[in-house]
Amino acid sequence: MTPLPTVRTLCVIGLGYIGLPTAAVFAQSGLQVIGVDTDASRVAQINAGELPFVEDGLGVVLAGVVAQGRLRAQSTTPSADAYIVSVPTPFTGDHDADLSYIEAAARGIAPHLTGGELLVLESTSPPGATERMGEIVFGERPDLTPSAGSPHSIYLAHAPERVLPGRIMVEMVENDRIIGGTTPEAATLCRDLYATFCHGELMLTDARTAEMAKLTENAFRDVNIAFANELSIIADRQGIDVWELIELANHHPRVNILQPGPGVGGHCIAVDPWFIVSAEREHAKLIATARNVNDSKPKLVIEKVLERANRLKDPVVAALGIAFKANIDDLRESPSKDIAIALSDRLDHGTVLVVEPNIDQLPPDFDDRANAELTELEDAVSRADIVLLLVDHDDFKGFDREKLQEKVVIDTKGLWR
Ligand code: SAJ
Repeated sequence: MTPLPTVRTLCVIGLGYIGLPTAAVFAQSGLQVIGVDTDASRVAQINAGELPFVEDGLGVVLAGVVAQGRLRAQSTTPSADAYIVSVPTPFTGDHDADLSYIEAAARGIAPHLTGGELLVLESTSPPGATERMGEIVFGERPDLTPSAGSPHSIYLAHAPERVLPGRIMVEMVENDRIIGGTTPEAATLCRDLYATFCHGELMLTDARTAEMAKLTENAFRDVNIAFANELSIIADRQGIDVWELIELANHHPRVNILQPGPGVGGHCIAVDPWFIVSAEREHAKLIATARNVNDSKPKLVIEKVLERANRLKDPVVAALGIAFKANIDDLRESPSKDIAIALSDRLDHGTVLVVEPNIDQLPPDFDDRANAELTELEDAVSRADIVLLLVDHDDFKGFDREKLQEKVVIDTKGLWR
């Protein structure tokens, strides 16, 4: 039996919110890392040691590993001992997973393989995606084999990330990690790779279970947030303060209700449960309902604001926060951003003053919306008739409530209660 190979050079494909921190942390732990991204400006930025997005603690590590020559970025796939695929897995119109980025990455890797390499899929994926990556590789390279122990073996594993945006650099090192191999040898090899930096427990399983475990975690959170969001709708109609209600109920030793809000955003919790629904449409009833409850929340917020705004001649609405959650600049799948856009569209004679302390200019979605402007918190509140709190950013917490006295306040996060 050939011994399992050692990994010295690592290629990380996809330098986004997960791929870039992963590449930087591996480089910091001593591996020679080459990052690959199709976005040429991102490649240039990374090679200059500059951070393309806000993430606490990443800037220093990135600048360090680039300066030491341990991490460099490029737009083509190189030869390496191991590959980590960290590319987007969006969903299609029917909420099916779109695996085209994963398939393209596998096609890019295939010609460089010589036997003995480890291929890790990190992207959140439906059950069977790691096997699909293998089908592509072995389809292109019939000279290689998925069986372990030969000089022509290729090792395939799934190692989903579980880090929380905003705490990535801490959680990447400390969190336990699930590692699923298409063979036990692939799982072992993948565990040894992640053990170079990960202090959490590395738990081995097969690839399909690892894929499903990641989806399960996010679906669990989505279902529980949907419960809180449904409660907020019921409480509102019943004249009950939902925040007080949840606080009281959570005193029960076995009750732990999450927090309602304007909807569920980001590229994980609002997406991943659909992969379970798409795999098992007939049986994933609760998971699908939770998705729909959470997706219906922005519309209810919009109606509530319009109901008040339509009583005024030229209403001015201050929309506080358009990131998908507190203290980050990530606007992907953000219900708050969607609410601000919908309000600017639907207020014929109104103005939307957007306050988002983590960005310098409004994203392109606002380009055709002349009645929307980005401004500072104090300015927005002083000019607004309606103050709509959408994100519980720390910057909004200590705001002087005296200044809200003459305003209609709609607080979707319960920050000012
Ligand atoms: N939200 C609520 N109420 C809550 C908690 C969250 O409305 O009580 C909303 C947030 O405002 C946000 C959305 O849910 O719009 C998602 O935020 P989040 O903080 O729950 O999660 P993400 O998307 O930032 O990260 C999640 C995490 N998964 C779990 O907690 C199970 C993270 O550990 C994963 O690594 C990440 O998804 C991922 O990449 O899959």
